[in-house]
Amino acid sequence: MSFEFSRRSFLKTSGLLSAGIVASSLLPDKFLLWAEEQGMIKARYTTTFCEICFWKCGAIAKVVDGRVMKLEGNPVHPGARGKLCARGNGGTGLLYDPNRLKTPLISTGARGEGKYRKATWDEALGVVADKLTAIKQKYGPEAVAIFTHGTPTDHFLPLLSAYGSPNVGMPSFAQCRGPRDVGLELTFGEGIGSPERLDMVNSKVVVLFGSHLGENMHNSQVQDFAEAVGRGAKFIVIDPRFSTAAGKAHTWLPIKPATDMALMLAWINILLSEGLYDKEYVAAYANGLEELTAAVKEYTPEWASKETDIPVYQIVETARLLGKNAPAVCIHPGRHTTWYGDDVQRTRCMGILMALLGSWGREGGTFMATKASFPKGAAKPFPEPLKAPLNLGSFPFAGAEGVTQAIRTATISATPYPIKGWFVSGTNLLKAIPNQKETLEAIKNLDLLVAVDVMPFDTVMMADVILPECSYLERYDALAVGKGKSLTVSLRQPVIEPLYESKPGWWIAKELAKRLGLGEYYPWNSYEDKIKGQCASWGVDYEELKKVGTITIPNTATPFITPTNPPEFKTASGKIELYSKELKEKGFDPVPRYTKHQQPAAGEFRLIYGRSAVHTFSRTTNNPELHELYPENEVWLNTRKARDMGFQNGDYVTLKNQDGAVSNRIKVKVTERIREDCVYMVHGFGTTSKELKNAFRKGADDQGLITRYAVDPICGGTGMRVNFVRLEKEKNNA
Ligand SMILES: Nc1nc2c(c(=O)[nH]1)N[C@H]1C(S)=C(S)[C@@H](COP(=O)(O)OP(=O)(O)OC[C@H]3O[C@@H](n4cnc5c(=O)[nH]c(N)nc54)[C@H](O)[C@@H]3O)O[C@H]1N2
Ligand SMILES: Nc1nc2c(c(=O)[nH]1)N[C@H]1C(S)=C(S)[C@@H](COP(=O)(O)OP(=O)(O)OC[C@H]3O[C@@H](n4cnc5c(=O)[nH]c(N)nc54)[C@H](O)[C@@H]3O)O[C@H]1N2
Ligand code: SF4
Ligand SMILES: [Mo]
Repeated sequence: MSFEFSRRSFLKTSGLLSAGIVASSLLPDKFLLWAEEQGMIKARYTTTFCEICFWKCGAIAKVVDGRVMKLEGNPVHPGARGKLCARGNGGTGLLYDPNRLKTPLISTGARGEGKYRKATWDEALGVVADKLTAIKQKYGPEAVAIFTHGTPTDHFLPLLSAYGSPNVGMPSFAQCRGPRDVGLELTFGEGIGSPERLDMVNSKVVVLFGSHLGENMHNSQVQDFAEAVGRGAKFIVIDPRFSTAAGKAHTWLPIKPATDMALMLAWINILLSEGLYDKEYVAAYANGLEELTAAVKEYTPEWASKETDIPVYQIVETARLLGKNAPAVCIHPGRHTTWYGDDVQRTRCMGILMALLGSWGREGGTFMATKASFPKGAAKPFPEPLKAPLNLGSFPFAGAEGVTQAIRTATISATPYPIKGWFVSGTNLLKAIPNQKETLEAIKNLDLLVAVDVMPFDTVMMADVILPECSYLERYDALAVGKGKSLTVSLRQPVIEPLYESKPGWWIAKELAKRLGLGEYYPWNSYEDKIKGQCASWGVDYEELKKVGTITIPNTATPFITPTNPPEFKTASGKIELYSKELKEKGFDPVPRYTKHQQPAAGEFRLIYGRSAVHTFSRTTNNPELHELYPENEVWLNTRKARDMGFQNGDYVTLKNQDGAVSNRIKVKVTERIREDCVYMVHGFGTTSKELKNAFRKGADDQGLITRYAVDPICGGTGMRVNFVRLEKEKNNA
């Protein structure tokens, strides 16, 4: 028998393990391979893609005797490159989680009481359809809103559109990427995409504001990060916390939280005043250099140093490092960017830096998306809603993903018209949107709350009817079209049949549509038929796709600006907007201007949060495999502060915020790796759902302490790092 690792691949694996990436050569698999070679077992391999987060990594499932034994990264998938992150490997933990939703459930108690009875699909779907019909008759279709995240969106958003409501809210906008996407769109006419089109592997310098890569575990991005570090690229990491990425950095700038724009504006000023910008690029492609130069004059390194706590010499040195290495400088524009309420303007600063360095569309900076696309098929048009949408609030630059909390506000106030039904699929609103009290108040006003989910998380346990979706390993979903360097298409197909009575999202949507008289919007028998038809019209060989999982369409990459491949900026002026007329017209600063934010009072700490490499938000906290790796979160507290306050590493405390909200108990992690003015915790813990046997009341919920949020008036993003907490000894310290 052979258990030998190749030494090279082992070294590569063990290095990445600490960052959360697990490669394919782990022992149990070797054992399985050996047993397979001996003819002792017969394994079946099926391709699919992951849904533990939204990077959609291509995966290969190994099934022995009807049981999924292992998930591997698909070597031909650009997001996976043969590897899955620890969370992706833990997908089997979701599949076999004993606490999964197993049958449809109908509430028998008051909303939120957690009392349910089992129901058949026919009954549960019938109840939902009847209530949706009643709401439509009484209030109109616009009175139902959908909240959704991930692939369920592809099935349920069309259902809502067919029903006649425009009110959609995805936390991926107003609680996540919204400000970044809008900031870049206003500057370059397009966003950076997901996966972000960063050419980090060719960068000489990479700048990370927050962006805690290595904890933020988006697979290929972390692989690029590791490769860039290995190649000697210089990382400038700006973070009040010594993150995993800071540990690999050339320069770590432990910035005072909420002051990043001061550093960026000073950098812009230095690049301009020292002539360290790409004059040719700016002259050819950008508008508004004069206005920008005048506006940033006041932002001197000395001023920025006072704001940020970063020494003047470091501000100047880092600016010069950027200028001298341009254009091979990657300014990561971030992903979770809803921080302080001026987040579009912070992203505008990053965009302006990219423009001055000439790094947008250039090697080592960002690359351009493929211009190729698949033809759009003909589909039955949706009815025009009769009432104006409520999901954009009063935010002029909010987009198609909607503003979750605008729907919540309208649900509470019932103005300009009432919202009476929430359809929730693949999102845990109580954990995702700040101020849980408001969410609960809105839920109280509803006639119907339906949840389509795999697990009984907090928001699901508020629903009147719970529809159990099978996990991503048991279903077809929409083809994933990737528009990175090249055009790609990936298939999700069932690896095993659905367990229990769970059903795929496409089936649930189609059955509901049928009962609502909207069956013609789902004009196929099975989802596989739909996908096959799409492949045929796209010229993609479906049988081949089934086998390999991902197909990259050849000759579709045009990543960098060249004389024959000029950039196209879809802004109002057709150029990069250093000065934004669009913003000016709507009454906002056309060039970013610094705003000061409140800092903590004595005895208080700013609450900041982020990711664990082995968890995704709340959704993995009960996953037996991942729970074992990191069962509860900790609150990071600076060593000196801990000493002054008498806290030891591992003590349990509770956190109380400025509005009196108190957290569940949480362990203190005493560390030099954080500034003295803030505390940090991993998001997603402290669930209140008793059905989750591993996760129930483990760790503390950051969202419970985020009672206050700073809304970005440009796009509606909810800045969530504006709360302050005090630490109190837990009474029953274990
Ligand atoms: N493992 C794992 N990876 C994930 C996810 C997951 O759930 N789990 N989720 C994915 C998703 S959807 C997203 S949006 C991303 C989110 O991940 P990121 O986009 O990286 O989120 P950030 O908020 O930038 O990063 C948090 C870091 O910001 C620092 N920080 C806090 N306040 C400030 C400040 O004022 N200034 C600066 N400069 N830094 C500050 C914190 O100390 C922390 O290190 O992660 C993605 N990757
Ligand atoms: N305080 C605070 N708030 C945040 C963040 C933070 O760091 N701190 N992060 C923000 C960010 S960046 C984001 S992107 C959002 C994320 O917000 P959400 O996407 O709402 O995050 P989750 O907590 O993972 O909730 C996911 C829900 O989807 C369910 N689910 C998982 N897989 C499936 C599936 O295949 N089908 C169906 N139907 N359901 C499924 C899970 O069981 C769970 O109930 O939260 C935002 N809100
Ligand atoms: S990054 Fe990890 S969790 Fe996210 S899709 Fe890829 S393997 Fe899955
Ligand atoms: Mo996100």
